[in-house]
Amino acid sequence: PKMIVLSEYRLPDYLIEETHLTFELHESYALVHARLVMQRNPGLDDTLPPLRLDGQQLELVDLALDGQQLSAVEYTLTANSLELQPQRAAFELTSTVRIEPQNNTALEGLYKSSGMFCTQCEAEGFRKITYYLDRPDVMSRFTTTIHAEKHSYPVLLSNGNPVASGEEENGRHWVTWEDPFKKPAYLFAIVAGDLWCVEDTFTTMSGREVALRMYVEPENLDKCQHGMDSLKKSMRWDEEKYGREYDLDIFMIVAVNDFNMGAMENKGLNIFNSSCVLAKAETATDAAHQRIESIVAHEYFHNWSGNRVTCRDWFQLSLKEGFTVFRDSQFSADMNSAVVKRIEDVAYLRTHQFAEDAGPMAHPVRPEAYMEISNFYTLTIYEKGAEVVRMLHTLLGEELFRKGSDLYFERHDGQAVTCDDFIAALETVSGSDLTQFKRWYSQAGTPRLAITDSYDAASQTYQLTVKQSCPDTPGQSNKQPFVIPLSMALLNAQGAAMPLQLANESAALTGERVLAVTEAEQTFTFIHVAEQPLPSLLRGFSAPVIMDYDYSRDALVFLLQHDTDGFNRWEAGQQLALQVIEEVVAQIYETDEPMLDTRLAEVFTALLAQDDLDPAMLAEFLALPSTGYIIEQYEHADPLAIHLAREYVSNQLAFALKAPMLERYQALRKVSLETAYVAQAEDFARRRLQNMLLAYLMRTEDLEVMDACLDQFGVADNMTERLAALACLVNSPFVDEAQKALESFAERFADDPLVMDQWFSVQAASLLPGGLERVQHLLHHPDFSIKNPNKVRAVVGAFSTQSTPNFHALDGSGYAFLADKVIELDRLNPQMAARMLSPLTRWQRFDLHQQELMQAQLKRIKNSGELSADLFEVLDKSLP
Ligand code: B3K
Ligand code: ZN
Repeated sequence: PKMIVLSEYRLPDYLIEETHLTFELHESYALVHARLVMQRNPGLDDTLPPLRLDGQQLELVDLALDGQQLSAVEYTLTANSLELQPQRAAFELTSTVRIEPQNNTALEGLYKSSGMFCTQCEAEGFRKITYYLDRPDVMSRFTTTIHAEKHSYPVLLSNGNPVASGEEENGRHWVTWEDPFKKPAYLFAIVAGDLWCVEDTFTTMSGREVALRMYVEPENLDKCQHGMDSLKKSMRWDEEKYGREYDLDIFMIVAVNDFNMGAMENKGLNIFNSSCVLAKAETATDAAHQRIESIVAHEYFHNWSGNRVTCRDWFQLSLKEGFTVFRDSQFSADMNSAVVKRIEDVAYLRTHQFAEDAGPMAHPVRPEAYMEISNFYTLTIYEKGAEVVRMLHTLLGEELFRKGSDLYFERHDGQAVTCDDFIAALETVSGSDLTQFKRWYSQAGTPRLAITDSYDAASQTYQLTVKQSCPDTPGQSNKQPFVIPLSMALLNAQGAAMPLQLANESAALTGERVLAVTEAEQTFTFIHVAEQPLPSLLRGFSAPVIMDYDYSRDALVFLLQHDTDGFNRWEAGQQLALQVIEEVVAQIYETDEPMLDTRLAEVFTALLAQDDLDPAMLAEFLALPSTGYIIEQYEHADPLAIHLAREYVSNQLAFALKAPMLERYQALRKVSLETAYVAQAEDFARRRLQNMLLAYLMRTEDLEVMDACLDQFGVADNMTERLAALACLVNSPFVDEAQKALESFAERFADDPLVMDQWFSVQAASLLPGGLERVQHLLHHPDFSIKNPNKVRAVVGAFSTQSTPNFHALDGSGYAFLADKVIELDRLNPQMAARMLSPLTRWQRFDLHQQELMQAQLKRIKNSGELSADLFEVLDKSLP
């Protein structure tokens, strides 16, 4: 496979004004007729270069230019293209191809899922449907007609509005859809199936009524309400927060069972992985409800940030993804608790994106080269991209940012643009020069901030010295300084924020302020500082960086209790817990009973006793840093020692805090028993804390707690309580009880694949010994299928990312298992194979022994035969 390079971008030679498609769907094949109204790109000279259309896995049946059938000598076919010579600047190209959706296991292009036809075109799937200019800067008006057998496929959908339909004599029928908006092919979709529909309406801010439809299999009709509510909230929020109104008369969501990712924002016809849209209390956890709310919002928000204004080329992917993730995180913050949402986002970013940035696949938010674009739907493009937009929002402030986004949408409506265009709109409204800021788009790697300070009581001055650096990443060294917004406050001995006045300023600000760090080293001098302050730094995680400031443990305890920034309270607790765990890691090689700093248990006790503390925050405070995050703190981590240390600290906390935890647990459980399930922030918070306490308490192996757990498992009216109790049992030494619980759960939910995914995943993620046998056993379960991405994620994914002691087993068996599965998957679904491989690509982070074992498996995969471009690229970059 060859490298595609940003600097080689060229405007398209030809444009496609109109795209008329006709699908004839059959059980063993489909015919796709395309009529493309094309012209030479008017922005270029008037020569007529050869026309090269993209196409893959297509059987060409017929081809004509301006109505003239072309013979085989008049065009050139390769595995990826169709080339011919146009004779005029404006022409019509018609083609018919034959494809086999029923054999499409890659789930890209047109494929079948649970008896229905559906499509996934982003990024380059449309070329598996017909010959086309499959690039986002070619935008076209689409008309689509679908013919199918009526009994099995009563519902036929595509983008836009239905404009005609009819019956055929042979039991078949057809529908024609017309999309009035120009769009790139990656936003095209069709669906054909026996689907039922839940309907609602939304009245837009200008008073237009929009029909909202969710199409699902009939057994899922009772799982649509939450998704529909989320959609309506998103539509209102985008009007209020960004002034963005929906533009078609109908908005459709379809749930499909086999889907490579979460969902897809096709114009007017969003297609969702069923796990990311279907929910009801009995079958989906609170976390799933929240995830659904944010994914429905994300896809909806793409209608403006992505569809109305799209990307010029795939290097600009973060233009739509980073911005849209930022928008959906603002939305979730508004719908729930803003601080908790920030904590969750940062925990995720620091564990996963920072790992990517430190690994062999590290790339800038706007990459410069790729082999397979599917490999670049990454945490860097999405999550770091959102952080970059968030920093712009912080630097400009809410009002200017909004002006900038308005200008961006207005300037570029209907266009395919670049990250530079987005920045230019913000520069215009703010009058600021963002040239240096743009290094966030071009330089990969996680910057580090090393901060030191000094206080001079005599002159009442306080100095903060900030040094920034960024490690080399593959293909990039000697990084230039970034613009880093450093939100900060100075706290006095009572924890109150002190006035902030820099040496060159005439008046003090109160509360907090944002320092713009722009140099490699910079000192900020504050004057009139009445007492030695404790700095609260990088508040709200104002930039995606690793910050080093040498807090004493007492200072961390103080910040955890008193910082006026909720995020930094949590962060202080995390750093304290991290220090304590790291200390245990160092001892664990020597002794079974490491010494534990008692300050952690003391501050947890104090927090538990604090009645006015928001339960959502308390739950966040009590959650120890994840194993994944702790691993990232080491240059070379011993995952087994880290796992043992984290378990040891958790157990010690559980014993030390048993009485207050049990009391609090029982009080919360009582409320849960007495109230009906509601999917809203306050109830999420209660159940989260309740389940967290139960998990701690189960560590004491107390029989009274075990009974409480069994009771919660058996009696709960919702999946949040039931699944948490099941996870506790599965990870406990009460093996018989766990087995019984698993059996009763499987029996109760046998018919619900989404619940069975959770059943698979809770077992695959188990931390108890014997993980490999457990997972092998799950693979043979009749409900498991390697062709279903959700099942693969539930078993292979959960095992390799969550079951630390088993995946990292010293004999390398966990790594070999993952390699086997990746090889098997690559023959069926390359995108999934490349994604599942990622834990093995992180070998540099681990001890030498693990490094060797992981590399050996990477090599074995590389030598296993013919590889997809997806898998090849990741392997090629990961191997030394
Ligand atoms: N834009 C899609 C992702 C498509 C991934 C293709 N491999 C979903 C989203 O980000 O909204
Ligand atoms: Zn997206």
